[in-house]
Amino acid sequence: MLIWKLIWLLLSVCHLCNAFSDYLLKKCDQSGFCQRNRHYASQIDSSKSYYAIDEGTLHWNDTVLSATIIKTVKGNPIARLPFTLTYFQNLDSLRFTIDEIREIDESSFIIDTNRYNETWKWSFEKLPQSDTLTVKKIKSNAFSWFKTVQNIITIENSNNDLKIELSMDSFHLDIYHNSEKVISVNEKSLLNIEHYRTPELNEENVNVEESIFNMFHDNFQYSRDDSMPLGPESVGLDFKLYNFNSVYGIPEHADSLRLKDTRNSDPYRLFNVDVFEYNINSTMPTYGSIPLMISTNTRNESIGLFWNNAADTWIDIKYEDKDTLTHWYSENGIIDVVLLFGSKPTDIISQYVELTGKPALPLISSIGYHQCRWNYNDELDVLNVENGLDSMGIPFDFIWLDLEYTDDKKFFTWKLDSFGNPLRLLKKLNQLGRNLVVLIDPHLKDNYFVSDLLKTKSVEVKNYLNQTFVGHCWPGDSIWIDTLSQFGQSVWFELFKNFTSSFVSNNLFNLHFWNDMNEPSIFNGPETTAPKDLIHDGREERSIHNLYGLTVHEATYASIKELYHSMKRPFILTRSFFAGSQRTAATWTGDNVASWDYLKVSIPMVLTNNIAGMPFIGADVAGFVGNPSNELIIRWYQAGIWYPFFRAHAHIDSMRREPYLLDNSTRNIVRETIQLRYSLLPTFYTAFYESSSSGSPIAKPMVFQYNNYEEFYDIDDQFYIGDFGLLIKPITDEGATTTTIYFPPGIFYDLKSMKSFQVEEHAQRIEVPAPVEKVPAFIEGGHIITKRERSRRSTKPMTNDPYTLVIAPGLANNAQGKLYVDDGESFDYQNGESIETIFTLSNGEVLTNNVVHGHSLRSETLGNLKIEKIIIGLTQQNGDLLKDFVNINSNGEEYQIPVHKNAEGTMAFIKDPLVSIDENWEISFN
Ligand code: NBV
Repeated sequence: MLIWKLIWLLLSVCHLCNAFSDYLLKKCDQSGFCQRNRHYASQIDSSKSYYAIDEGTLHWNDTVLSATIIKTVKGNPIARLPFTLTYFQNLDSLRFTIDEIREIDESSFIIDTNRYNETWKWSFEKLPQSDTLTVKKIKSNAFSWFKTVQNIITIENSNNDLKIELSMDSFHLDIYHNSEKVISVNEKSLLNIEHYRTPELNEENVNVEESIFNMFHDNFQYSRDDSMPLGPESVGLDFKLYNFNSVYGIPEHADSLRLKDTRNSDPYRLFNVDVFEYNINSTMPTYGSIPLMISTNTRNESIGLFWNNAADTWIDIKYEDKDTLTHWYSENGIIDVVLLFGSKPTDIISQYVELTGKPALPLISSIGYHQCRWNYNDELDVLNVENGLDSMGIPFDFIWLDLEYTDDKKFFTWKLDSFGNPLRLLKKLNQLGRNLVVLIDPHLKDNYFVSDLLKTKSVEVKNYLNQTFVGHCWPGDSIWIDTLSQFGQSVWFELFKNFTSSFVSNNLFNLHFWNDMNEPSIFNGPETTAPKDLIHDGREERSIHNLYGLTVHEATYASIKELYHSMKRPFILTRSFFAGSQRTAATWTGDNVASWDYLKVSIPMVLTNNIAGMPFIGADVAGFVGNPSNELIIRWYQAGIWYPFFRAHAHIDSMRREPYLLDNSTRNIVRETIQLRYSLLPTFYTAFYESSSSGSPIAKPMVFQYNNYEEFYDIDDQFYIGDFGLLIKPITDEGATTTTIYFPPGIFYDLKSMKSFQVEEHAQRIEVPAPVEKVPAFIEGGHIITKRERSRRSTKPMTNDPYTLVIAPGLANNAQGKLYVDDGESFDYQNGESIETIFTLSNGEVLTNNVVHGHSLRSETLGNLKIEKIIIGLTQQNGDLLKDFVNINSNGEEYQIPVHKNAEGTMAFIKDPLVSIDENWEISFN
């Protein structure tokens, strides 16, 4: 007991150490299966293979090819490994799986002894339709004189744009897309399926290239007790990517956007863990895992590799001249890989979200500003912060309650001496147009009504003996909800039902939820998390570890959606995530530090999640741990307004720093910065909408916009917002007053002044001013963005405000922009209650509005649809074209409106053009 108190104390004062305690996590050479797979990779001769397809088992019907792979050890066939291959129609993607047939006497096991092959049930939204395959067998005797082609079969999809050559003798796949060889699977013979064997018979089950390190026990200091009931079970495989020499993705790591060669470091690790003050520029794991890697090249080819496995996973990357070699290995489960093909890197994301689910369209209020702190202490404190922000004209939409609102850290309770009347608080906040988020974690203090219920219903996570697992977390002795089980999910629902019933019966739907610590974080667990032999619904933690957090936040989302009668979209923040989490939750980059380096790394972290189909992410502004300087606060807000999820948060030991408490000049800059985010909400919300239909990134890396410029492949300190041509470069260096930005050719307008400049021919670095009050932000010529310029206290009153269009003409005086509008909070948009419209400027002569989707009823909830102002960026090319009046043709009426220009000559305005976004109209400029 004392020892856990001590650890707790250490954890709570750890901010003084200001670094992650490295010794808590395994390095590759301390992890049995990591060491073994790397060792195998260093020993195996790539021309050799212990895996071959048993020809007699080869079988195909229309859409599935299946066969059994035989693994041999020391010349003996030792394991049978079922292989399947399918091609997903419409997704241009190929899936293959490799499982193992195990003949184990189950009676001596508590767990299911088969390899876990249901990760896809969590990560895929649904199983897509498979395409017809044409399989041709190249007869062995016909080519017997030429051994290398002796046993190859070719598989083609119905479009004939994908061809696979499967070598039967060595299990090797060569994949051709549009006749180009793009990927080889098992090219280096790193396929390694550690089949089931007992310790006694281990020797005859390993090949000479294998290491036997930690096969049946774990000697890492914190995981020695792992019972490892099934011994070594890892799966590994290599993929060679031809003509691709930059790879991206596999969040979450605090590292660069372009993944690094790992020859001289540990591999990238995907293992959800609580990493307070994580190391930066590191391949160490963090809170979430999305095993999706994307690559692109200047030939406009892109590929994706989705390693659909939720066990502890490591990935090695080797850049070799023009190609890239990647080696993936997971502790157990099956090999389940989806390879995606396309031309633009964004094609890959859209296919991936077609498979794993589209990002949820959030509440518009939840893309406003969130004010959080560990902790607001009581009801009065919450209302004071509300009032402090309001009285200083700082817009916000959400205020948060962290851990300390609970009674003694018991979730689903309120600390009654501080929050005596939660209903009153919710009502008050509702009247003020604010939302409240409260923390509900999956660890539940042992011995109170909630944990008692879990135990009675037997929906708590069990230890390897199938007894209640009790671990240490914030409340002391705790147990964990098993949301892998359907029954566990229904008990979770009951808990939320009771917790929210008084609010729901008062029609209050402004309470939202935050699932923290759901990796899960366990203070006395190995590597700060769950022992791998815990049992969830009959399955080992080892097999499902990286998706546990997803089961928790999905159960939370489903509960709230149902309890709120689908009246309002639930807002759920989760710390842990997996492929598919985007369907129901937002996330953030966890416990960062208030320092310039963490501000800097937050950008590639946010970008990486954005390209991995999980765009609703941000980092704690202005750093969770520590006390940022005023300059850092300003620069962090200036970066934070571009994070899709924009929340200020601070550690319990840090000083209060809500924007209204800042000194005058700092506060003024911060207020203006937050106001800028609010003014751009129509554009942000449209970007979220686009993302919810195609997965397109909201914060988009340069290379994902322009894969034709090699210069952008390494750039991760500047980015675009959606497809709006908004190019941003947050300042992340102390004392900086200028910065250089890499621009593609074109014309660019300063977002604020509309001053423009031209970039000729190639991508170029240009120095731009960045005094402390300015965040460098530009609109690329060719785009039209939409704003709401009146500054309000939150999103709700903005609904009544008219829109402003900002036109940034391209070199030929053309521009286009999209706007999506709905009520911002209900699910009515799914029944068509929305507006989608496209503004087009043609040759600088005519501006048109073309409503591509109009709502069925003129619903008041869509708010004010009028345009109050049109701003046009002036350039040398278009300045003279503009006359003093424009002719407007709207609703069958024609009229003239004057054009004004600003004194600097950077922009022209048309005020009150008497047009709205839901009607087609035309404005002629000459
Ligand atoms: O609930 C307290 C914190 C929370 O503020 C933070 O955002 C989470 O990442 N939580 C972690 C638990 C402990 C942090 C030391």
